[in-house]
Amino acid sequence: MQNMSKAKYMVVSGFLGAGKTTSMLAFARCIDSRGGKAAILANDLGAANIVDADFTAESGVLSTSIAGDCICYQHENLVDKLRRLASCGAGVIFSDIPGCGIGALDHVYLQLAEKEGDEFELLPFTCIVDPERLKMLMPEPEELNLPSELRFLLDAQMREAELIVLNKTDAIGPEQREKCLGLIRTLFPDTPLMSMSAKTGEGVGAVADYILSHRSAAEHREIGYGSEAFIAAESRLSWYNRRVYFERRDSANIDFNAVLTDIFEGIRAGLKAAGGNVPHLKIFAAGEGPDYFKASLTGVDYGVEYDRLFDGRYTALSVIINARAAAGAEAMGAAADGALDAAAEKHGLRVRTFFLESFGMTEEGRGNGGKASRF
Ligand SMILES: Nc1nc2c(ncn2[C@@H]2O[C@H](COP(=O)(O)OP(=O)(O)OP(=O)(O)O)[C@@H](O)[C@H]2O)c(=O)[nH]1
Ligand SMILES: [Mg+2]
Repeated sequence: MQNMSKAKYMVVSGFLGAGKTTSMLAFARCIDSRGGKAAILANDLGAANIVDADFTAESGVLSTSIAGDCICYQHENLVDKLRRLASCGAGVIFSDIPGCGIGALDHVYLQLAEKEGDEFELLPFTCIVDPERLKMLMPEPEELNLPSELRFLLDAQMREAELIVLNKTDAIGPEQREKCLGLIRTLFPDTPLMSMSAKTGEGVGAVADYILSHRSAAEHREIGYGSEAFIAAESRLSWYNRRVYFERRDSANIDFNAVLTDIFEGIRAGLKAAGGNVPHLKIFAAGEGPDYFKASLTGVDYGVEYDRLFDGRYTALSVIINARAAAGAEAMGAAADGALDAAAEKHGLRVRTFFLESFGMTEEGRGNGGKASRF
């Protein structure tokens, strides 16, 4: 009886924009639809105004968030949040890891096993893989307009995983799916491999069945955490989180879908001109009642993917912009400034910034805990 009430916990890893948040939502909805209760703990390095946290909160799935740093480095906080979700009835809790997306097997699973004993049942440590990013590791790598150092991350993410899930199968044909599965099998022949589309739900039930019926071995795996290659990859990434308030100068209600689309396009153009890229740029804005906007760009060479567009027209809105860029923090900031100025001018808007943080992943000063000291 004791065993039945123990909360299950699973960490989802994967490359920026691979579909971790969408997958956690798909798993949680699948479990909820079967009469269980799942929860999501959305994690990010940024201090606040995190698109994934707000988007997850809109989903109707039980959720909470941990901001400010990776769950790898705030164990007590993580355990506290897990206990709270469990006390709200969550039988299965999912969380993702932000940033480079590696290291949580040691820093989360092994620590939970060591410090909390068997309080939580640890489900397989699962890596979500985007077929498009897999091109980085193909024998004849395609030019993906991403720094080559980032290949290390994708490889390490799959190396660390106890289950690899090829996601976004709706976006590829059967031939491409086989090519992707074949490559993963060749690289990681001992790791269980499945495929699904978190977006359409195809294959999600089978993955949910697998993870719920297996347990993590919670054993260290050598993935080169902290190595030179790791630091080289990390140093190519920057984070940008901003919350702006737009207000139409003449108080007219306008179509903010067009405004936010222009911001995506402006940032795309600015980064392209600067020779940078953005593995994941996300925008979220809540309208009235259940109305909201959420969209993603997973690189300057792809189209904007809309998870949801506004139904209503508005005269003023608060908008969250999150970018995980393969560009310097200054270039990313300049691209966003340019895009916001142009959109404000075109749509007759006043713009106020209420929150802004921008940092290179390896920049000195990022981890100073808010103190004004040099370190
Ligand atoms: N076509 C398709 N798109 C998907 C699928 N899963 C996720 N996406 C889209 O891919 C984009 C990124 O998805 P997220 O779930 O936000 O990715 P993530 O890994 O959580 O991103 P970060 O947290 O920023 O690293 C969004 O536009 C999703 O709608 C899928 O199965 N098929
Ligand atoms: Mg996410």
